[in-house]
Amino acid sequence: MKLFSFWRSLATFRVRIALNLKGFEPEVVDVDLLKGQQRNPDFRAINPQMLIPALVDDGRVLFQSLAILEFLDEIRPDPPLLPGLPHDRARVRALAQIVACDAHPLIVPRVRNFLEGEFKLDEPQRLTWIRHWIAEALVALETHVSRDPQTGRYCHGDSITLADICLVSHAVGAKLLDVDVAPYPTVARIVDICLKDAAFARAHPLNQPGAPKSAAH
Ligand SMILES: N[C@@H](CCC(=O)N[C@@H](CS)C(=O)NCC(=O)O)C(=O)O
Repeated sequence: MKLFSFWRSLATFRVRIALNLKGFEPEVVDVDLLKGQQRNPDFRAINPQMLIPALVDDGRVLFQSLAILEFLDEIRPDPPLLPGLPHDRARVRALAQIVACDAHPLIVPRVRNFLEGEFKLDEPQRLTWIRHWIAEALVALETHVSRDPQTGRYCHGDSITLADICLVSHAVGAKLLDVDVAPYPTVARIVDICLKDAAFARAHPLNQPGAPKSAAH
């Protein structure tokens, strides 16, 4: 397996967590998003969308972090990342999608660059945008996990699921962008537990090659 990755990429963080949980050790190829390497022709040939993560397995390119997470769960079902019953699976996928489908796409480099290039938003204005969408998702996530009796040690019961992987990627992204997660106590509790797990800790953006000691925006 070969993973196209960058320390700061939250979508790739999700995939790194799942790879660690499942015990895969892919070759890692760095795509420096700060230098715009995702737009280089050689990477564009791998993922025409010019986004990471991309995972090459058995000569085939997999893309979109949620699809990759489910692929990894299918080829190596232990430990499972989805519960067994349809309603539970739907809840876990829905929590994951709050992060991966609704919040994260609003804060990625291509959106930030467009806000800058097209609408001339300066850095403080762009940070206001980013922090707004991060907080919106945190409110939604906290409301769900705090009120639902199906929340346990983790987002859904007492084992790690796709929802926890996405929740952690969002909370770590929030921290990198100076958004405090303390006002979201159930989220903060689950994130704390997850980050004590070596699979999460090893995948953390600041533990990747090339990462700074602490993050800039
Ligand atoms: N929905 C995609 C999002 C992928 C994505 O936006 N990746 C970011 C890094 S986290 C990226 O490559 N951005 C490059 C850009 O915006 O130009 C997924 O979950 O894999």
